[in-house]
Amino acid sequence: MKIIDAKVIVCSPGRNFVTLKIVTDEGVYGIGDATLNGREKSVVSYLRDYVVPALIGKDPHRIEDIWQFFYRGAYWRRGPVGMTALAAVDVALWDIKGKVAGLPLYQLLGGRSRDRIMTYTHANGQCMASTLEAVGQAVEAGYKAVRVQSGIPGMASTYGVAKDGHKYEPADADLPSESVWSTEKYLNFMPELFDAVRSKYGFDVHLLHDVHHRLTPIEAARLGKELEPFKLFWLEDCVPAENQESFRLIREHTTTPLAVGEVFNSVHDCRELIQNQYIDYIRSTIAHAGGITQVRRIADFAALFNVRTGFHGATDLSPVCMGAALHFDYWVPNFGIQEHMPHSKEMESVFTFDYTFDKGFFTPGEAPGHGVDIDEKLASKYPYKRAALPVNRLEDGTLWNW
Ligand code: CS2
Ligand code: MG
Repeated sequence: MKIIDAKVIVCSPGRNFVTLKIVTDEGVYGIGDATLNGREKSVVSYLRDYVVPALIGKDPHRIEDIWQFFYRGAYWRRGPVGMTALAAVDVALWDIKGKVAGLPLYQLLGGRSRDRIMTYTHANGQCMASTLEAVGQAVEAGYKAVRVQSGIPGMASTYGVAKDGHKYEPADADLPSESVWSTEKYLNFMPELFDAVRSKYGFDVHLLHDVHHRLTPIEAARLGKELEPFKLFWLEDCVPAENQESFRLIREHTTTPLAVGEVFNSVHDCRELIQNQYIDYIRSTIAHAGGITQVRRIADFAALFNVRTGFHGATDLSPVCMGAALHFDYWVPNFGIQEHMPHSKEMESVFTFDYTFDKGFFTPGEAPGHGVDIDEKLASKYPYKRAALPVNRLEDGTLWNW
C-alpha cells in the first residue's frame, strides 16, 4: 500500500479547523486534526511545504517509522507547529490502519479498559449568579464533572467567560484583543465562588477550575490550599509550566489535585512533572503532542508515577481529535477524565462522527479507524478567517500570561 496524496483542508464552520487527509493507492484514506488555535496557517504551510511532499510514496502501515522520520528528520525537533503537523499525520495513519484491519482504533491499542468515558464540560458566567446557573444547567444536562469559570468582581472580563449570549470562543479577533487581569481580585474571589457552588450543588458533582497559567507558584499554593475545603477534581494550569521544578513548591502546600499539559507537545515538556509526581493529571492531547504514537508513550510513562490522563478537549480541537481521543480514553489504563466543549451544529455539519454522549459519559463508535470523517465539499463553503488568541495585561500594563 502506498500514500498517493495528502490534502490539507482548511475550513471555518464557526471557527477555524485544519484537517489532513492522507489517501492511499488502494482508495483507503485517513484523517487527522492539524488545528493550532491562532496559528493555523503555520501548520498548513508546515504540512503542505515540508511534510506532504515527503509522505508521497511511503507505506502508510509504517506508522512508527514515519513518526520517527518526521520527528528526528525535522532536525528542529518539538514545538507546537511541527508536532501538531506530525500529530495529524500520525492520527491519519492510525485511521487508515484501523480501516484496513476493519477494527475501531481502541481495539488496535489493546481493547477497552472501561465501559464508558467520564467527561467534563464548561460552565461559566459573567457574575457569581450566572455562573451558578450555568453549573446547574451542566448538572441538569447529565454531566458528572463541570469546569467552573466566572467573571471576577472589579474586572471587566476574564479567561473562560463568554461574552453576553455567545458561546465561549477565545480566538475572538483578527489581531490579539487585550484583556486586563488582577491576581489579587481573582484570588480574593475564588474561595467565595467555590463555597457558593458547593453550598448550592453539594459534593456529588466533580468541580474543576482552569487558572490558565496566571499565577506564581506561591500564589498557586495559596489558591490550592484555600480551595481544599471544596474538594476540586483538579486545579489546571495554575502556573506557566516551562519551569517544571516550580510545581514542587505548590505540591508542598496543597492536596488540591493539579492538572497541566494542554500546551505541551513532547514528553520532555512533562517528564519532571510526572516522575516527581508534581501533578495528578496530564492534559497533553493527541492533536498537539505528536499524535497517538507519542501520547501513548506519555500515558505509559505517567502510569508509572500514578499520573492519569485528562485530555484537553476545547472547541478548537476538532471532532477528529475528539474521536481519536475517545478511542485512546477507552483503552488507556490510567484514564482520568476527558474534556468536552460541545462543537456547534455548524461545526458538526462538516465533521461526521460515531461517538455518543449519555448522562456525562462518552462511548466511541465501532466503525473501523477513529470513526470521524470530513465533508470536503461542505467544508469549502466555510473559508478561513484569521482569528487570534487574546493577550493579557496586569492592571499596571505589564504584559502577562493569557
Ligand atoms: C482551555 C482552552 O479548555 C481549556 O482547558 O485552556 O480552552 C484553551 O484556552 C484553548 O484551547 C486555547 O486555544
Ligand atoms: Mg486549559
